[in-house]
Amino acid sequence: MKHRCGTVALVGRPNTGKSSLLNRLVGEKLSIVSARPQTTRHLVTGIVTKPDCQYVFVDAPGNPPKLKNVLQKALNRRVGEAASQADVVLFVVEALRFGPEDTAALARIPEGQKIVAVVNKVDVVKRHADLIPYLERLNATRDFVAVVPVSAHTGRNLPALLRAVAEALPAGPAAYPEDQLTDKDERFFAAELLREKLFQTLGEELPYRCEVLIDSFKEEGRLRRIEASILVERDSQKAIVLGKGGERLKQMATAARKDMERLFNGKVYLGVWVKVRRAWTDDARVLRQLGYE
Ligand SMILES: Nc1nc2c(ncn2[C@@H]2O[C@H](COP(=O)(O)OP(=O)(O)OP(=O)(O)O)[C@@H](O)[C@H]2O)c(=O)[nH]1
Ligand SMILES: [Mg+2]
Repeated sequence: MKHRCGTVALVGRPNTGKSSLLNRLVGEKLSIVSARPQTTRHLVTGIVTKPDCQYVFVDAPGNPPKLKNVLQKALNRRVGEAASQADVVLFVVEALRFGPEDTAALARIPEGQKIVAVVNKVDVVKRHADLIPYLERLNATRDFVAVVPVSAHTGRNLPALLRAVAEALPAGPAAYPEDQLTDKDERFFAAELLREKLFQTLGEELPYRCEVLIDSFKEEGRLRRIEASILVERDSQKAIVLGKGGERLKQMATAARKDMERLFNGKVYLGVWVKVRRAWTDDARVLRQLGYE
């Protein structure tokens, strides 16, 4: 077989496990994961290099179901960009579930794109007999290159998924060195790992009102000294992020620092401040500063 190489976008409604899949395929936690929908906001690249194929996976935000603010419009543009520019699109759904949000996400993938339907979370399916009619119905919704049931949690069937994707990728040499896992830098992952803790810790609407900015990132010998700000929209939100005596912020910062030390393979000092920036989710100028345009 000829060597193949290409980009593979992961798209679908929020919370189907796109980021979990990317991490499992690459074998590193590159894309943040939470039980809440709309965790991912950036296009996160994860590169998998096999002897006969290099896969450049791009994890995209889940298609926001309702566009409420400028941030969600920017996220939606990102999904469109990822889906139209990729060589292959992985349309990720959750086993035994297919609702209006899935239909809408599928409809946004441009006509003529090569699509592999990925049925994730098969580890939670109790009766396997239920899966067969589900797969048949899914297969009838569009002309897919393949329909592959998998589990990001157990790793089930991921080799079959990689094979199906390789067949749909164009022939060509590897685009990246074989030991390169991503094209994002440490600064990006520092911000994301802290944002993940906000998503995992804070309840209700608050995670959607928060953003993380890295104010400074310095390497001092083997130590990385990182200063970060958490942006919120109101004073009351700042109080919740801080928690009693700053305890909640301290716990989130400690968890984020440990993840950074694991990913960067070295010691990290992390200083975090919480700042109020009114209506940043609806302010195109602030969003541009944050890199959303
Ligand atoms: N049981 C099970 N749960 C999974 C699996 N994959 C992901 N999850 C869970 O599903 C939830 C959402 O996972 P994410 O990877 O953040 O999903 P996503 O599609 O990237 O979500 P958005 O970025 O919000 O669009 C998390 O609670 C994961 O632990 C799986 O294979 N099996
Ligand atoms: Mg995600």
